[in-house]
Amino acid sequence: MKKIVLITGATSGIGKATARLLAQSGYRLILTGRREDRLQQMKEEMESLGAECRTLCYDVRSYEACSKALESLPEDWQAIDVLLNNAGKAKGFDPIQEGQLTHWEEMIDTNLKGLLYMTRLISPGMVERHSGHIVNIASTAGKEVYPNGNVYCATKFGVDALTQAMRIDLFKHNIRVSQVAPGHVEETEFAEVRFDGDKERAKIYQDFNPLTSRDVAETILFIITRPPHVNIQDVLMMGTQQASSNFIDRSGRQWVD
Ligand code: NDP
Ligand code: 8X3
Repeated sequence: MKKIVLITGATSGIGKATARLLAQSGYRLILTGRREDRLQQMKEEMESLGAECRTLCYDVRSYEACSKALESLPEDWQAIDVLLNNAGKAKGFDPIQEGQLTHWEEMIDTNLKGLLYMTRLISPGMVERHSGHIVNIASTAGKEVYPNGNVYCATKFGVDALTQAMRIDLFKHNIRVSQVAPGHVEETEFAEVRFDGDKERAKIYQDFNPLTSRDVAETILFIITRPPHVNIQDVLMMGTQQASSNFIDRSGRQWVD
């Protein structure tokens, strides 16, 4: 029986790249996000790759919306094997004394509460079946703070804590919990979202080689294809030209396609 993977935030970036890779790797996919048109395009693409796919269009910030979306799944799609908690974002890049409350709320509600709602709804079924795997997308921003990163970093430190907490609560139920903590990742809308659609400001990857969304997707595939006795708990990964949140060699791209 093919495994069912639910990916939050599959309409772009890391979630989209992971959906593509998993579709080619024999999984049944539930793809979620708020942009219905993108979800429909993704469904068609997944099916053209030979994967069964369902889509759920909702906002992870609403527990009720998460719950209704999952309830709408047909019986044979209810037993989710892998939950990829990926939906998330940074909003703004201001020092703490100038931060916008709407930005803070959007990050906290999406990156922490959305992840918690999805986990709370899906983990009981995993416990009942004594089987499952939860993979959280954290960040280098959850390992080390950087100037003006304040609330985004706090949410990702929170994800890091939740991964550890989920692991110790769930291991006795045979549920695996993993996390990938990437540095800068291109082929995503991350920077555009952070800077409210300002394409010029969002050009933050031009002078070094960051990771690509495919690099992160490959790591996720590696994690979920380990044999059942192996739990990869935490993968911290960055482009070779990035040594930490605060040390990036911006002297130019070392590798040009
Ligand atoms: P993108 O902006 O490309 O993708 C974000 C995804 O999250 C989209 O599919 C978006 O879909 C979804 N999303 C955002 N808000 C909501 C919401 N309220 N409800 C449902 N879905 C939502 O960025 P990335 O692919 O880069 O981001 C994915 C994860 O990776 C995030 O958790 C981010 O923090 C993390 N990350 C990113 C890094 C980077 O440099 N890019 C580095 C380290 C971690 P839609 O808009 O359709 O709802
Ligand atoms: C995204 C990486 O450094 O922009 O999580 O916070 S960073």
